[in-house]
Amino acid sequence: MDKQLQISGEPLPNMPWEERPAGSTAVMWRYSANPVIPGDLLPTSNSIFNSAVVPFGDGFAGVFRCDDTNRRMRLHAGFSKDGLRWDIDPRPLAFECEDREIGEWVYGYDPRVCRIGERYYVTWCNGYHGPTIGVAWTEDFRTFHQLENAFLPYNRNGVMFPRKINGRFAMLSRPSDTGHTAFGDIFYSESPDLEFWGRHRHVMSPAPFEVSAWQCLKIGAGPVPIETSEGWLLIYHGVLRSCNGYVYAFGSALLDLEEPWKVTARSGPYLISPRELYERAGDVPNVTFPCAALHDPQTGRIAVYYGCADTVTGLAFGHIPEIIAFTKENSIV
Ligand code: BMA
Repeated sequence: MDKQLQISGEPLPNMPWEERPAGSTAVMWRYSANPVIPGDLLPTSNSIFNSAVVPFGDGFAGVFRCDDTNRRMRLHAGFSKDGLRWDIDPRPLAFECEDREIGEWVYGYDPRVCRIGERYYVTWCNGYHGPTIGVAWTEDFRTFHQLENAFLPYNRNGVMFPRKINGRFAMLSRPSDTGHTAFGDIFYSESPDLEFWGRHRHVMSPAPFEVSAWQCLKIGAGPVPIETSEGWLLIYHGVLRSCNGYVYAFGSALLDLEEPWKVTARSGPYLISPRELYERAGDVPNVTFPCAALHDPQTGRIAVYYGCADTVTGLAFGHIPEIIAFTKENSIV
């Protein structure tokens, strides 16, 4: 590993890991036992995908998108010793909220979880007169305290940064519309108190299709950004519109540490795009949608959890220094 590169975060020697397969030159490679979480893990789950995991205690915890057999979009909490075999609570997660109007559950999907201090902040796509960004915190993954929605509808892909920036909480999001939004740029916002969000800044737009077609229709932040001496490493999804529908792939970008709306590098080629059968076939074909990453600063290892075809959850591995080098060498900025 490049000795110059500094990567923030707690040591995580027990994170899930597999070496790059012999003969492969891929920057990221898939877990050989994918899908790591099957869609029918719960008796009532139709699909489990686009989910968020974090280190917790001597293992891992997470908030999972479980669509049930009524095809309702629900969030469930879960725990794991190894990050591979998950014990997901069959009961949907219930938020405690002081304001009944905000706390009334309509639907929720695509959670992210971000640790700041002793609290784990959950952001998700929350139904409130259309999709917007719900915010809650927990310390134990058993009791969840819901706060105000961060933005007006319509918005998706709210992802917090793991520390305050310029003294304020910070979040990426993607303003959108009521449906299967056919556009979308990533924006940055700050909050002094997790209630009032402002100082909105534009981060990046879809790429021109002739430059990088996998991200030419819309883009959205994926896992919580990872702080490095080269900037914030952001894994994000991008969408291509084909004659048969949308194709979701993911790539990487580097954002300025103190002004994260400034993009210093952005990958033209994708890291992962639907290739395996479980990514190409499912309730929504051709989707790889990352929502979480575990990393170990000492080895530079990263494991990305991503939804596959809106049906199951996959895991992909890589080395952060290699992903950063790939992002810079293939940058379209
Ligand atoms: C997006 C979100 C994701 C989903 C993707 C593909 O708009 O709804 O939850 O994975 O579409 O269907």
